[in-house]
Amino acid sequence: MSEQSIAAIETLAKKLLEAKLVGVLTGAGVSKESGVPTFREEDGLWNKFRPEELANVDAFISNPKRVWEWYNWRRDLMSKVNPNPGHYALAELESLLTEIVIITQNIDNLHIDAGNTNVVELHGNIQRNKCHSCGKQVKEVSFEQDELPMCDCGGMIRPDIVWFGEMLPQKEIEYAWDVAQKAEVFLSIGTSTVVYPAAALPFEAVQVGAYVVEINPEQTLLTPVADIAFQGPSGVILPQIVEAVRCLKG
Ligand code: BJW
Ligand code: ZN
Repeated sequence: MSEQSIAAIETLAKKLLEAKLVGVLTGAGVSKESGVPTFREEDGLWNKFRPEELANVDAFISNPKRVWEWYNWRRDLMSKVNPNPGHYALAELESLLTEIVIITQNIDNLHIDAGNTNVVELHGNIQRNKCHSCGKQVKEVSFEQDELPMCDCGGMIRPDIVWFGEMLPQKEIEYAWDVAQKAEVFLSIGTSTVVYPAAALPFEAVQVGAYVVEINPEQTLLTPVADIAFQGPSGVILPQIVEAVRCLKG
């Protein structure tokens, strides 16, 4: 690691320990080292599948079987993966800092599996299902003889995730916005920051004067306005940050 990076990590560790509230926005890149594909990279999911055919309500209404097949494949993949050193580092930060809130766009449950207790899921969770008509949560879904799962009300059961054109859960986005406005330090990790309204959170943190840090191997629109941008994988950078916080705390 360069001397510049070591100095940047030490500065950040100090700011993290001084902060009363730390906000963290995570995206698909955080789970890449666990084996979950990202969306927009060259080897990302949407180079193989067209989002407009799968991740929106119209697609589900017109071809629910196709959408379910895609989500069953991803649910199966996500049921087999484990948190990586980046997730565990964020979980350890929770025990070292005054308050940390993980705001995630990911639907894979890996922050909770790693041990973070204050996790805001903006785009839902692939482990849950709900009725598309009445909204009732449904635990197990079965596909009897190729028939699609249906609710008692006659509505179609779907994964409890947020598709394009749908509103984010109100309580979660309000809380996330509040954190972006109040946190003294805000980290944006493994997200391309292009999908709104989640993408607006780190920019709001910049606006209100938080110390904003990005961790991503690639540049994003946030990079030029962040106070520090660590260009590397979160599974490598985050453990180094936690190590520095641990040393400083003593
Ligand atoms: C690493 C790494 C490593 C690699 N370590 N990093 C304002 C302007 C324009 C459009 C809109 C707007 N407001 C709303 C919209 C419309 C739309 C939107 O934002 N579109 C944009 C694409 C322009 N937003 C919506 O529709 C949202 N709803 C909404 O706003 O409702 C109100 C409304 C309705 C109608 C009209 C207007 C307003 C809903 C958004 C729901 C997003 N859903 C998805 C799919 C979920 C289901 C599923 O998974 O199947 O959520 S889209 C997809 O993108 C998924 C992700 O959570 C989300 C964000 O992606 P993310 O996490 O950033 O992944 P990538 O792949 O883009 O980036 C990965 C990054 O990791 C890269 O940068 C890598 O470099 C990095 N990386 N390895 C760290 N090891
Ligand atoms: Zn129903």
